[in-house]
Amino acid sequence: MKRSLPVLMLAFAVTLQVGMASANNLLVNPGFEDPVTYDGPPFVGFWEAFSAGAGSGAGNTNTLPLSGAQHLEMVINGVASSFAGVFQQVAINPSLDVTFSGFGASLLESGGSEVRFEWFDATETALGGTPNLVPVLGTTYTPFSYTATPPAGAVFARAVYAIQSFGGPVNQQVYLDDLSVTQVPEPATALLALVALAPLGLRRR
Ligand SMILES: [Ca+2]
Ligand SMILES: [Ca+2]
Repeated sequence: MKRSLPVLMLAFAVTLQVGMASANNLLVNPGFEDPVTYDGPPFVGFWEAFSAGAGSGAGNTNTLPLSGAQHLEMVINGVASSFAGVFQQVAINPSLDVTFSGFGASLLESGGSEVRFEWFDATETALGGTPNLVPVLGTTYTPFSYTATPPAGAVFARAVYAIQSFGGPVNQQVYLDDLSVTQVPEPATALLALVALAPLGLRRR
């Protein structure tokens, strides 16, 4: 049994590698080094920015990137019932959970950020969305992460990050950088892979 332990550890390491390899970032332009778009579809392969108009906006800037030369800035300048944000749509494996994570900084009044997934079927018909996660951001870059289970029939997930002032006028300035959307096998799947590799260790005896 002594000899099988290192092999089991190797098998576990291989399993971890497989898991990490499948956790590729599904987003294009995750660090906002290329301009976001304001021109409608396609929403796969591009960030689409949106805002309520005067006194709000979202766009690339180079004020305080977490990495690279640029990041995203969203602002609401003292306007009530306003909003601004970005989204990007990715093709997903509907049998795996989806995680939207990244880093944000809130430089002025806090609160009012919303992170969510919106789901679409193969014909891009909307299937509803998740409740909003309200990330608590510091004034320096703070990690956030939101994991959700796709509903039946969903083959696209739209990752949305928005700020809003539906509760009254606020001055918001939120930065985002290094975002990711990933899908990783469930622990049960990784465990099955480990069990499948375990006989390699026993054979060594
Ligand atoms: Ca960047
Ligand atoms: Ca676009």
